[in-house]
Amino acid sequence: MTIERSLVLVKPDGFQRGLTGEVLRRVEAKGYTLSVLAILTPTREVLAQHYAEHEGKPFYEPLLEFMSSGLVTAAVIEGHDCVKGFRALAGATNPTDAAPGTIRGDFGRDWGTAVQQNIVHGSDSVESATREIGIWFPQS
Ligand code: IDP
Ligand code: MG
Repeated sequence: MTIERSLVLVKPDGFQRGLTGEVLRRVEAKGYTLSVLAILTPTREVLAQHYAEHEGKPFYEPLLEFMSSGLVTAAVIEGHDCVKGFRALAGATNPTDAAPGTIRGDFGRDWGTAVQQNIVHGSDSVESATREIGIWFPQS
């Protein structure tokens, strides 16, 4: 059994809509544990590192703008296979495509903006999780 860690973010749209508790409830109901939790407005430096793989894409600048527009809840979660497991809880990137029952499927919609406002982020691999946790929680 491999206990993984994943970085979960409740993005500014989710925070503003009061969905932080709902997201954390689903994480805990699934059986994952919370090991680090913070509420902050991310800096551009943190976001540029976090989203480095998307630099140059059309949605990159709007994404950084959106992500720095308000408060975000950042959490490190732990559990067996939690990287893949949280991605399953989150649902497809485009909230229109996300299945009902998933966070993005239940609470997200396409607002017609340049960036998908899709409530949450979850690391896409164990390597990404390690990298992202180091960016958001350098002290941990
Ligand atoms: P993920 O969050 O499901 O891992 P990524 O492809 O890594 O999806 O994209 C990071 C974030 O960038 C997405 O969650 C979404 O907010 C935004 N995004 C991704 N693709 C698009 C797009 O085609 N148009 C607008 N925004 C996008
Ligand atoms: Mg991603």
